[in-house]
Amino acid sequence: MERTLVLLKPDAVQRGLIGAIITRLENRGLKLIAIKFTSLDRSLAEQHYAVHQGKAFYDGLIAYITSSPVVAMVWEGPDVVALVRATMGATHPRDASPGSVRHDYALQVGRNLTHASDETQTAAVEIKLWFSEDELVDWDRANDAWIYEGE
Ligand code: IDP
Ligand code: MG
Repeated sequence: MERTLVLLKPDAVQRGLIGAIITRLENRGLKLIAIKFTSLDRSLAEQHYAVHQGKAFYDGLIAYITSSPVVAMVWEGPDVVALVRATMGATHPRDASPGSVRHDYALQVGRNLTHASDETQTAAVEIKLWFSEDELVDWDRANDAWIYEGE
């Protein structure tokens, strides 16, 4: 089953939106595999956002993501990478669809509340960066047959 990395960024934590955002992922039927509440050091932030190094917003982005604790999670489900990106909405809240997290709770791109892996390949790399293998929990969910067809 496909997996993705989700971060609730410092603004989501400071604004008390951890529960509201996790509830949306649970309500969709996605399955939580790992979760931690932690502060990033600069090294992890730079590795996580390596692809953006050199861009105009890079320094601000590193300052933002290291400014306060984050919630890091791994979620599982069919097409979970695309599903979670849709639930979070477009990078810029101005472009995010009504009903998405970034539309409903955010205004500006530099305070857009969440990170979610953008491709399955990226997800695999990001999950390895944030979690060790023994932190990924293998568990049976009682209602899977009512969420996944053909179970
Ligand atoms: P994503 O988070 O939707 O995948 P990316 O393009 O990968 O978006 O950018 C990573 C993060 O960098 C964004 O979520 C946002 O926090 C920040 N960011 C992107 N573009 C800008 C910008 O133009 N100004 C300020 N911050 C930006
Ligand atoms: Mg991205």
